[in-house]
Amino acid sequence: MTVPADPADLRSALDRDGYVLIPSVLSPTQLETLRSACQRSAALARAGKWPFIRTLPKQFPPWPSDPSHGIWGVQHLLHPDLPDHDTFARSYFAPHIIDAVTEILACQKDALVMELYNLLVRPDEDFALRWHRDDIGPAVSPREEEELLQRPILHAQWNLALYDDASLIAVPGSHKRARTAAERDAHPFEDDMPGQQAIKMEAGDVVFYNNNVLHRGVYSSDVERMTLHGSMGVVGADEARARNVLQHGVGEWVDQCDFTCLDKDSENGMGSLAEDMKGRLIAMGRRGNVGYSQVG
Ligand SMILES: O=C(O)CCC(=O)C(=O)O
Repeated sequence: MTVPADPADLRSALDRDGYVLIPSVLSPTQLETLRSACQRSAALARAGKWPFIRTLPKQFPPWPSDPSHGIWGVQHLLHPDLPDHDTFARSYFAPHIIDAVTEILACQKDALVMELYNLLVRPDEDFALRWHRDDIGPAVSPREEEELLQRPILHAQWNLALYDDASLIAVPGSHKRARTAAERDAHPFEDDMPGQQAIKMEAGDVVFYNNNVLHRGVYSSDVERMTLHGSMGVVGADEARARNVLQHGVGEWVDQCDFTCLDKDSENGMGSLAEDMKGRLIAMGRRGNVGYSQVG
């Protein structure tokens, strides 16, 4: 996997492979603070005290709010009702994220749009996701698939691991082409897809990936997983991107977030950047009910 020495190489590595790893973006203190916040949030979710969850065995939203069959994720870390939301906001709007995203999207900070911040956790039972692209369903024709993959990239998506994590598996380069016949015909849970690579992260590493690279997740109930799963957009997103973001229900609470408090402990204007990014998401949400990207 590519580890760029120079931030300017991020964009080209991501373009070539469909993902790129930046090692050790967190200090030991930041790692400890985030682990504690995630432990508390996951405990609330498993106890049925946080309704926004990814439930087993469902891959795509919408998810029910009943955790009794187990969970594999906690949704809406920036929601004002989640006790640790300020810690998560500091992590979402952190300079190492903003700098990487502006580089990847080749834009200025004032064009960024707040999107999603979720937590992926160890499932209560072993669990796997089918091979998929996040916003292109499996039934499209090869020609349509090619066309959809040519759309300009208007967002960046990342996984930030708080424990070592090799659950995300991808086929490098597959974001640039339609599926091969072998990929189309493969079993949805194929364990040996040609060219597949497990994306191996150590605690504190972040991986940015194109969410239309062919990928899946394979999770063990015995291996601790706390991986922050975020995305940010750039102004000008199309209907498909609006659907990909708003299908998670973020539009229902984003206007209640107050990020101005972030300026109290930061001199880099994080609070006003966050408020501006929130405003651009609210503007996107005015489009109303945009439906869901995928079923299942
Ligand atoms: O678990 C992961 O890292 C990937 C999750 C994923 O593929 C998805 O949410 O669509």
